[in-house]
Amino acid sequence: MSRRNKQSSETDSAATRRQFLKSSIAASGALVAGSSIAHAKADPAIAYVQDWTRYLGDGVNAAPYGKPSEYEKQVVRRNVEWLTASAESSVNFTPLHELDGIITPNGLCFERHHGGVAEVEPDLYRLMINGLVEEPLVFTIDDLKRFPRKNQINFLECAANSGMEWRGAQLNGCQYTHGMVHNVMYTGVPLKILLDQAGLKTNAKWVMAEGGDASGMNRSIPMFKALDDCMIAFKMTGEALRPEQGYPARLVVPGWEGNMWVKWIRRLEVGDEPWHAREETSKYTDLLENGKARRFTWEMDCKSVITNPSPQAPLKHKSGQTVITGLAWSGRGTIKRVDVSLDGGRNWIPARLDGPSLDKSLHRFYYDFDWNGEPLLLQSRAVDSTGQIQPTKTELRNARGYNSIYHNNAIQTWHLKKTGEVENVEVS
Ligand SMILES: Nc1nc2c(c(=O)[nH]1)N[C@H]1C(S)=C(S)[C@@H](COP(=O)(O)O)O[C@H]1N2
Ligand SMILES: [Mo]
Repeated sequence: MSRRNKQSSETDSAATRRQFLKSSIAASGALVAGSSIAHAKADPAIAYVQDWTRYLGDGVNAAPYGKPSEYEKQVVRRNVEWLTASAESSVNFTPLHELDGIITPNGLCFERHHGGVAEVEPDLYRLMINGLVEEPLVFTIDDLKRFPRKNQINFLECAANSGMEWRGAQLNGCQYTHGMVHNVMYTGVPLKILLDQAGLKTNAKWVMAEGGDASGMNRSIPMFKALDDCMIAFKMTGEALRPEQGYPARLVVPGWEGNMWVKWIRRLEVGDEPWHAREETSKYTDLLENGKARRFTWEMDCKSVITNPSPQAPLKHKSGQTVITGLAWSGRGTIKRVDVSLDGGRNWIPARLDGPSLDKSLHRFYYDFDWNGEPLLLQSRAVDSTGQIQPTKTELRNARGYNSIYHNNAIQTWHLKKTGEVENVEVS
């Protein structure tokens, strides 16, 4: 008999056991010195013979495509109601507070669509290169897979990430304040190889990348970037791109704003000047105090955020041994250092970077400390390999005013309360 069938007849004894467990933990109070971990004798749960040890589990192939544990149902992308004009032109957010390491699982990568998810049939997919080339070409997916491939791990951050926080602390959770970022391994063909195949004319200075979805989204990419590290990717973290992420192929523009990473890419037109598309004029430009707008702000600036604890991930213990962790990234290179502050930016302590330190990728940091149980103002501040230091909100506003949405890389403050709860606040 499987565990599931057996469960109903066991409900009573399970409930009694849980009752006992609760009271014995409350009564024990026997802690290992220096931490708040129970003494081995104080937690009877270790001695229980659980159902999963008594009955056979599901056999192989119960889920031909594996899924997370049923106890992880809260680990999902979420949207913000008032940011959603229509589901087709909307955004949802990566649950950063539920993740660790640096790779975003494919099913949790935030989505941003201007015209919904295109359902592209791979056999009917085509990518054209035209314009200032010797020979205009059309590639099928199978054609693309005949060129030398490359793997690289890169973050993709929407330029609007943290945009809602520009004028003040607003959304309670790093999923909402910072969740328009994901980090996966892309497999694809360097754009240079495909452009060389078509043969660039001497006046070829720009490439216009155009999507095959209903929004036909397009952006101008300067040739130096196109020939440097861009690629047409067809795999993310080993498997085919998800439909939401541009199946069967998307443009990868490492370190640059997400809007340029055209999904369902169908055309690359080579030209001698930029196209001044909607997405680089009325959108994705930054209005300054003097009425002028910054344009072509491609690179994503040095940034970091504490993912735990955070408003959606409060601390469950009241004091003692505690892990603070978060993510740091820069569109200009690697992360050289992350500092953490417990007092709203007065004092800074170096955090520990752990895991691979890759170019234009998320980095993971930890700060392990003994929490005295008092309220704290938690902040993280990243420094990248070019020496750029993540600014405070005041510094950002002094430089760029109050009208912007895009490219907010300011330091985030979390107010950790005595209860372990966390709130999004601003300090000056
Ligand atoms: N064709 C097409 N490409 C697109 C978009 C789109 O709507 N259509 N959205 C862009 C924006 S604004 C961002 S931030 C990223 C989001 O990528 P993701 O959905 O994989 O997170 O894709 C970009 N590429
Ligand atoms: Mo975006």
